[in-house]
Amino acid sequence: MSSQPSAKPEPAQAALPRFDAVVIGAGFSGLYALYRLRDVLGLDVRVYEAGDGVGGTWYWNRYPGARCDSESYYYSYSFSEELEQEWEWTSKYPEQPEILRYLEHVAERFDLRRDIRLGTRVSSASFDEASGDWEVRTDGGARVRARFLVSAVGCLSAANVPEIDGLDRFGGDWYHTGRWPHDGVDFAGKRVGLVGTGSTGIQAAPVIAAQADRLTVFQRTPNFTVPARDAPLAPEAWAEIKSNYREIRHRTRATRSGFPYIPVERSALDVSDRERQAIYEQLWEDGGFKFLWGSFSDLLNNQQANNTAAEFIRGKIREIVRDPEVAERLLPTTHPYGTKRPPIDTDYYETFNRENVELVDIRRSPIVEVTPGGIRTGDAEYPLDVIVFATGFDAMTGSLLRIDIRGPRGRSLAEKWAEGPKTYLGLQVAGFPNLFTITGPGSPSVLTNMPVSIEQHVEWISDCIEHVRRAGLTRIEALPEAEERWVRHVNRAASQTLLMQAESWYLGANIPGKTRVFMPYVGGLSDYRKICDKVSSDGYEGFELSA
Ligand code: NA7
Repeated sequence: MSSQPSAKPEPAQAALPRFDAVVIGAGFSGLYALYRLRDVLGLDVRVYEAGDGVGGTWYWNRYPGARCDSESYYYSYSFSEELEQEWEWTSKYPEQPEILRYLEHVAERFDLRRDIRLGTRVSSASFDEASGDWEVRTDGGARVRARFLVSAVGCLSAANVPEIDGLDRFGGDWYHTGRWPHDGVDFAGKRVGLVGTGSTGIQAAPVIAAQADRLTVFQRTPNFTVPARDAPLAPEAWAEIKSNYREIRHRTRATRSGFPYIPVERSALDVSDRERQAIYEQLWEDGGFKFLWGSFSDLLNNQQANNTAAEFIRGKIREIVRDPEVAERLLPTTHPYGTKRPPIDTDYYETFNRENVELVDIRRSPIVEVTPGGIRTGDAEYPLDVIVFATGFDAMTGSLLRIDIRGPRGRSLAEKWAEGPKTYLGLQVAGFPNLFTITGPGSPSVLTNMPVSIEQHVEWISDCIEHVRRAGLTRIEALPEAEERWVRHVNRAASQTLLMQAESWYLGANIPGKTRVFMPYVGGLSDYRKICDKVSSDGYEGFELSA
């Protein structure tokens, strides 16, 4: 019998480096969480970030055409007036490199980098009952402990690469849009297949079509999209925005979805056909999310009202796309408008008028396999040099569940969420003390302009941590009954809308086998903020605080 070399004993928990808080992720959420916890509360904070740079979503999503769907002047931080006044966006909808530059600037300006460990993925986190600390491990084997653990992992970070037979034998190159190579992809002279027509595919298709020899778009579900109408931001426009920033921010916080549009109260059914058509035409010309959020108040909860918008967009598709058969294939019919995340585009439907672009309906004839030379559907084989998967993400839960998170008695978050995510306010999970989730499932998050939701969460979490510490306490945990109540409320809110009618990633329907639960809270950011504020002013009602 040979003797095994004895394993090096691991240091006891007490010997590990200790922080007041560990933050996972250095995107929009993680950067602000670090600033707030370190520079406002004075805590000792460590941030771990899997990417080799800061930026989160905007670090990873470098695919052609990647840009923000919210307008730059309000898709930004509001916490620093100096930052607001010194930064100028070049256009209405900034491209990914510019947003990344902005986040890098924020990291520099507030001296955040010194507390961020890049290229370091958190692999596990377990709560130690004896010390009341989280022990956090990284993929490089580092172990640290922290009183508070803050997840800033993002809602759309775990890439969904479909399992298609033969992908490993493909002779060309393939990419997922959320893991795009940093030095880009040269499409010149290439036959490119694009799988997926969500927001990403819709942004990428026109840009790839302009560069590639041929583009074949594999469409499973036709989508509704509205023109973005991007344009440069002139100095006068900037001067106006800057002088009104407080008022703009105030408005974003007061609306349901975090956009500074004046809320509309009218129903689509309360105006004449002519007036309705004129309103849609105007919004189509203006471009952007205003079509959904600034047209009528009932598009997401009244089928008849929704039909008017859906039919208007279908009319536009028929008008723009010259080949009537292609136009017909592009018509969205499986879900009401806005019930899947509504994309906005630059020349998406126009792209199908190009000679070098083909649209393949893979709902009618699904993809059977990837062959060494291309993609084979039930009907035909399409020869390809490059495949681009714009197939989305394991949204809202995927990035958190990739980490082995275990509460006091070793129960894992994956077990707890096996039937779908359960949280209290999208901020905490019963059974996982001192763990906070920024824009977690059960909060408005992806249904809103994200930076506004992120700031609200980070501020609520840091105020909560300060409260716990000031009171001389060490532990805060959501109560199971408060969590149950909130989960019921979130489900009820969703069931009163049309959002349950789409096979969307909001519901987890894009991931085979994922339990279907409507994950974001549809009650609106303004009311949600009031609920969170009331919970804290009532002494953190629904949470148990202890020492
Ligand atoms: P989305 O919105 O999830 O879109 C993914 C697209 O890929 C969508 O058209 C899917 O069709 C399609 N898809 C997904 N899996 C497959 C498989 N297995 N075969 C064929 N087609 C598939 O992701 P995006 O990246 O576009 O957008 C994500 C968010 O990022 C976006 O909403 C913004 O918030 C920013 P389906 O509709 O499921 O039939």
